[in-house]
Amino acid sequence: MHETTLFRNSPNVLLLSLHLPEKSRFDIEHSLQELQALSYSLGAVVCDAMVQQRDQPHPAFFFGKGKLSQIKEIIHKHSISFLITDGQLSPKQAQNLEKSLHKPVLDRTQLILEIFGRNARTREAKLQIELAQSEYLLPRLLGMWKHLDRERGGIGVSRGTGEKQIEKDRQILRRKIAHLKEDLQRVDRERHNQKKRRSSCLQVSLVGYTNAGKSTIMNALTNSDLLVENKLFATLDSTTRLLEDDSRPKILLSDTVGFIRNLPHELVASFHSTLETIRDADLLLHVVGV
Ligand SMILES: Nc1nc2c(ncn2[C@@H]2O[C@H](COP(=O)(O)OP(=O)(O)OP(=O)(O)O)[C@@H](O)[C@H]2O)c(=O)[nH]1
Ligand SMILES: [Mg+2]
Repeated sequence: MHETTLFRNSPNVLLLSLHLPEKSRFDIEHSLQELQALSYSLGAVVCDAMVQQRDQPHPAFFFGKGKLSQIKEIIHKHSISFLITDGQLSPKQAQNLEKSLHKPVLDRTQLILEIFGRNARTREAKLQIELAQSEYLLPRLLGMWKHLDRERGGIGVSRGTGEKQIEKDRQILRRKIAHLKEDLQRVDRERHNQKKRRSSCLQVSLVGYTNAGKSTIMNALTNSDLLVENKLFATLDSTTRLLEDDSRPKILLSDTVGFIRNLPHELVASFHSTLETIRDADLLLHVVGV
């Protein structure tokens, strides 16, 4: 995905949010705080945040046209490198915003996919994030190639090159998605075998918001050395360890991937085998940071 290079050299970013009637002020502010924490996790510097109240997103630009000129002023004032919207943008809205503001625009889903992509270490996590990224990209290929047809059409070259290329790219991506799903099914089968072996044990899962301290507790209770970091989504895999040798039944403790609001549905679907650890647990221990 193209945004990887965007986060080099601590870029200045502007956060944007729409306040729709069904959301409370608290929801909007809390969600913006999360977006800020997600941005910091990637090394960005959040210079400002703007919220616009609307009855519904503008179909073409997400924000109203009046707001766009205010956004341009802030881009200039803070030398903003790119913008991040809290809501999910349609491919069309993202394209129009970028064209109007002359800056790259990412949405919350892309930010979370980027963090997951960077933090994936095991084969399973890498496969899962690659699947989520590919599923996200598939409906967005159209926008990426449309400009090619427009530009070439404008200078008299035959139209349709872009459309043919989109179809080719879509086929490649669909094949990749099918292969990733097959690979993940194999991982699933291994997990099911493990599950049978563990069925006589009491299974306890540490669950909770990302960065709440789950891995810290896991390390303390099982004398482990799992990665602990003051960043969102440091843990993407479930790790299971025996709690005490001599307890009966034996107790297995699992560290798991954390929660956040509005987790992209592509991620929830592709991380289903990791999330199974939580579903199969006999007891959930909810870790809450204070
Ligand atoms: N002050 C304080 N900090 C803590 C405590 N527990 C953990 N931390 C810190 O909080 C940060 C996150 O801790 P982790 O254990 O990595 O949290 P996590 O829930 O596993 O986070 P993810 O895997 O990223 O979802 C780290 O910087 C920890 O040092 C605590 O009880 N008090
Ligand atoms: Mg963790």
